[in-house]
Amino acid sequence: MRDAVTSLIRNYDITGRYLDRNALDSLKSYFGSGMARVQAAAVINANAADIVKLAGLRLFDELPELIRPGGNAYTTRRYAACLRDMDYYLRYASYAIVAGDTDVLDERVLEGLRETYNSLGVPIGPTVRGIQIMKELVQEKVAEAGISAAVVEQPFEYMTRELSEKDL
Ligand SMILES: CCC1=C(C)/C(=C/C2=NC(=C\c3[nH]c(/C=C4\NC(=O)[C@H](C)[C@H]4CC)c(C)c3CCC(=O)O)/C(CCC(=O)O)=C2C)NC1=O
Repeated sequence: MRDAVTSLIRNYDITGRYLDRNALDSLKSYFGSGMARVQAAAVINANAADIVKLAGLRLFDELPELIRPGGNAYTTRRYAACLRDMDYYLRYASYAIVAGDTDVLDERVLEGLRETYNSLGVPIGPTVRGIQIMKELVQEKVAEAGISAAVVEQPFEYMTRELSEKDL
C-alpha cells in the first residue's frame, strides 16, 4: 500500500533518477495540503454514519426501483449490504485522502469488485451514483468546516472512473 511519497520514490527509483523539479513540486503540494487532508479525514470520521445514511436515502429517492421487489437492494439484508458497501467506499476514501494516493483503493477496494458485483447482479451505475452523492456530502461537510473541498475529490472520482470504465 503506497502513499504519495512512497509512490513517487518508487517511480524515481525504477529509473534510477534523483528527485527532480517535478518530484519536488509534487512533494511540496503533498506536504502543503497535509493538514487539510488530515482535517478532512477527521470531518469524515465525525460524520461517517450520517453521510452514509443520507447518501442511501438520496440514492433510493432518486432510484426507487433499487428497493422495490426485483431491485438489487430489495430486502433488508441487501439494503444493509448496500449501505455497508457505501460505508466501505467512504472509509477507504478517507484513507486515500490522507495518503494522497489511490493505491489503497486499488489494493483493498477495487480489486475483483466488478466481478463480484456482476456475479451478484449489483448494478454499477447506481453504485457510482451513490459514490458521487457521498462525494457531494463530504465536500459540503468539509467546506462547512472551513477546509478546502478540493482535497477530498480525488478518491471518489477515482472509484467512479475505475468502476464505470471497465463495466461489463
Ligand atoms: C472493503 C472492500 C469491499 C467491498 C467494496 C465489498 C463489496 C461487496 N458487496 C457485496 C454485496 C452487495 N452489495 C450490494 C450493494 C448495492 N446494491 C444496490 O442495488 C446498490 C446500487 C448498491 C449499494 C450502493 C448489495 C445489495 C449486496 C448484496 C447482494 C446479494 O447478496 O445479493 C459483496 C458480496 C459479499 C457480501 O454480501 O458481503 C461484496 C464483497 N466487500 C468488501 O470487502
